[in-house]
Amino acid sequence: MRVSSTDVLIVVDVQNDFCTGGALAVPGGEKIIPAINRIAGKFENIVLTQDWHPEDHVSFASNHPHKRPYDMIELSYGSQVLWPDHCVQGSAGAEFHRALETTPASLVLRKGNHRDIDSYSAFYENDHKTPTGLAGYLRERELKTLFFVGLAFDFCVRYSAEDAHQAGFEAVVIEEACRGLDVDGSVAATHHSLKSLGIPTVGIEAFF
Ligand code: VGL
Ligand code: ZN
Repeated sequence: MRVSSTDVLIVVDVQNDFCTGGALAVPGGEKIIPAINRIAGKFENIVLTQDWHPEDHVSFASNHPHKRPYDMIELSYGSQVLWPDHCVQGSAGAEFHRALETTPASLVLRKGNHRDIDSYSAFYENDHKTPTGLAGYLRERELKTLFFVGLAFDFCVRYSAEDAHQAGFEAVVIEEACRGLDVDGSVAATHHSLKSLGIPTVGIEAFF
C-alpha cells in the first residue's frame, strides 16, 4: 500500500496512564509504540490525540460517592463506565509515553476536557453531538483516509473510527498497532461493530 498525501495517521491516546504502571493501564499498551513510530515514518500527515480530564471529571469513580472503577452509571447522555482517575490535565500520567515519536505530528487534539461529559471519540464527545473540531480540521486540509492506531482499541480507537466513518471519511484500523482494555467483552464487541460498519482492519506489513 502506498500512503498518499490525503491519508492521515491518527494516533490515539498513547499516554503514560494507558501504559504499564499507569492509572488505567491497557495490558501491553507500550508494546505498540515501536510499530506506531515505524508506520508514522510513512505518513505526511499525523494527528495525535490526548485524553485530558479535569480532576473533577464525571468519568472518575472517585467523584461519585459509593462507586468504584468499572461500575456503570446513567448520565444525561446515556450509560457511562466509571474509570480510575486518569490523564488528569498537566499530570505525568497525561503525558505522551516518552518512546512515542511526537515531533512529526501536525496537530495534538485534546479531548475529555469538559467536566460533565466524557469523550472516547476524537470527533464527538459521548453525547454524540458536541464536536471536538477534528472533522473540520481534516476536511479543511482535504484529508480523506484516516488510519487509526493506539489505545484503547475497544474505547477511543473504536469510537473514533466509527465517528470518522459516520462523518464520511474513509476509516481504517491498524489493529496490530492497537491494544484493548477488554471490559465486559468490549474487544469482541469492537470487532463485531467495525465489521458490521464495513470499517476494515489492516496489518502493519501492508505499509512496508
Ligand atoms: C480511554 C477510557 C477512558 C481510551 C480514555 O483512550 O480508550 N478509555 N478514557
Ligand atoms: Zn479518559
